[in-house]
Amino acid sequence: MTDTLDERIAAAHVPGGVTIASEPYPWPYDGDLRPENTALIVIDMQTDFCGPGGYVDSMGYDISLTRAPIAPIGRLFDAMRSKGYTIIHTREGHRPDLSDLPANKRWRSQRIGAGIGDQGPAGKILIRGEPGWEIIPELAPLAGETIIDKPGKGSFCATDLEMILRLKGIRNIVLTGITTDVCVHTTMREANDRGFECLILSDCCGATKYENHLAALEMVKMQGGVFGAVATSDALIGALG
Ligand code: C5J
Repeated sequence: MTDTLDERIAAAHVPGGVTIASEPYPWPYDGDLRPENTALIVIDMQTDFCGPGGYVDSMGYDISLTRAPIAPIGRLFDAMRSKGYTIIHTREGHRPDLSDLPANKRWRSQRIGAGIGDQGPAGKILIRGEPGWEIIPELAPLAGETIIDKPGKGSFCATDLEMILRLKGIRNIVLTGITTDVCVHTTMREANDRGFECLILSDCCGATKYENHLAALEMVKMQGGVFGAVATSDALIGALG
């Protein structure tokens, strides 16, 4: 009979369970890491965020920073797909009639010359169905993998992501994609608040400013892992065997 929360957590630790070398604690906290309960979420690896002529490029940022995670995510796909882990992709974008685009979001993007919904070199910026909105070919989803279309930064806001995760029995989430400080972080915070056990992979994310990437990773580690834990893809792949 266990009474306290500490005792229940200790009792829940899977004997011989798998954990990843991560900071600030070995993830997942209870060692219960299996393909049946763990999903990889790949956030917004779209031309608009890491391709020439896309939204990030149009704003004048260096897309080599947001392209850096492409190769590590590719290696992660090889490791996790072959073992049957759930892979979920997200795309940030708006309806062509802009009915889901808040006026402030449009205004802020227009004032820096990359208006959401306006014509750019990769089609209308951040609009569903346009070339720039597509996931880059290097990381294209396989048939059967879930794609979540989201109008905002967080992947849980105005989407069916939570329902899909719960119905699949997922409780561990591995977060990758772009950008570390915006959509990946917002999604990690949303997931953490919903009780999911989260891991962010430092080499599988990127931001438009390298300092922000580092700061976002640091924030996760505060307060004993306030949003979860941080590891490298090598650490995860190694632990998967
Ligand atoms: C942004 C994202 N930065 N995917 N979106 O607007 O991080």
